[in-house]
Amino acid sequence: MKEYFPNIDIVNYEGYASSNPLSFKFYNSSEKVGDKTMAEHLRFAISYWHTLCGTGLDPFGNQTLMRPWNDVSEPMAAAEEKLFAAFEFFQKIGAEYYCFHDRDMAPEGKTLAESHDNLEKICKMALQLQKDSGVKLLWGTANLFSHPRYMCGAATNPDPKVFAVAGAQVKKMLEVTLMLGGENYVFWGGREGYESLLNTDMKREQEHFANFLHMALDYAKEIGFTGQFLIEPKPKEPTKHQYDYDVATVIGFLKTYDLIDQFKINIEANHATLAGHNFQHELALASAHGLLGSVDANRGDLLLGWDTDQFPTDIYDCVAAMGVILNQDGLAPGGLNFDAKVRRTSTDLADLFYAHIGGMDCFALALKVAHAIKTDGVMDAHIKNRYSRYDSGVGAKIENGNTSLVELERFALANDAPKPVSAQQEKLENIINQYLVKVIKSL
Ligand code: XLS
Ligand code: CA
Ligand code: CA
Repeated sequence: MKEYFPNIDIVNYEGYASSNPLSFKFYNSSEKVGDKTMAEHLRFAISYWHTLCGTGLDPFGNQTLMRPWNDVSEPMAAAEEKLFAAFEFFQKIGAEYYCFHDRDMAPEGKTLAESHDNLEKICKMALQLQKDSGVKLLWGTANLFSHPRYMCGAATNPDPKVFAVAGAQVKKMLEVTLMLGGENYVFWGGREGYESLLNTDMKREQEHFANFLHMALDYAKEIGFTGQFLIEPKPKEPTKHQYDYDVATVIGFLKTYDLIDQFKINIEANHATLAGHNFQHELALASAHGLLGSVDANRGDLLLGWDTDQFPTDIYDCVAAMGVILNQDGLAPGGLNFDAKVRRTSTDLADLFYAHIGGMDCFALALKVAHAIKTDGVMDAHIKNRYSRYDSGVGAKIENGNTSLVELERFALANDAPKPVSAQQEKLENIINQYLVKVIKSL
């Protein structure tokens, strides 16, 4: 087997003072933070599509990232080489998980049957490589957006023939995810939406999409796939409006179509900002509803405003994210998937390592800071205290649904007018910086 990264050894933890750019400064997989190791808390996964398939292509320019595993012209031979490169990368970077779409791993054939065969062949090889390396599959998904047949959607396509092909792709991908021991299965509907309402029956499209998800659940049950089903919101791009706009919209959709008990949500940082929210908002809302299942860890660029899928390096964002994750006692069976790509100007193979090291280090440091804040309980105490007036008296009656507008009017008339109580935002913001320094000084 050819070595694709011959100049790069397994990346080790060397601490923040190391001058070796190919070492972890903060991520020490076996180090305990509370009662779990960093690896158990963070459950890092590598995205096959960006790291192995990314070419640097953009709407204005051609390929800039020339990968040696793509130097093979026969598509199935190229898929095999890419697979070997993938597992070499996963092991050298020390990620326990990976995620992929069917078409990342194996090429589409001339017919659906040939596509199925291609996928099965490569996935059998992947299973062997998983066994040899110990690397596991976090989630599988079907690419229902690249092929021209999906230009008007997959499960929301006005043509049922397209719906059927999409169903066949998901059926096969569920079988393959089961074979590979995948812990989750993701639906991201990049083309499930519309470009114009002049030609769109929104209600019918949403009903079709819900039926599609129900069929997937039924089939998973039939074949014995017990992994977690996830839906990934994104407001737009490639489609102008996508039905799974954001967490709030997805909750409404899942409730309307009786899917709420079988699905959780996979939240991507860059999709949150595209929807006009921040990462923490989407995580906190999903978590509050018991629906935070997994995370696509990346970041956008607020000056560009599109889905740039950059590696996460913003410590404040990651501290906020880890705070929500720790509060719900982790993400398992979900994880932190780096749905992130190097810039098209980062053309070295080593850049793939620098990028992942940066993301893993950022989350490791954020884990420590968020854990220290949680252990001290200052933030939690502030929030608890802020709402404590609902613990008794009229507050408790409101909370339990035991009062009425008539009683509240009586209460309001009999009592003094409410006095302003400071929300102390700045004081809390300072605490984050204080803990950041505290943790850094303890390293
Ligand atoms: C694209 C999405 C996609 C999903 C998986 O923007 O993030 O990569 O995560 O289909
Ligand atoms: Ca994603
Ligand atoms: Ca994205």
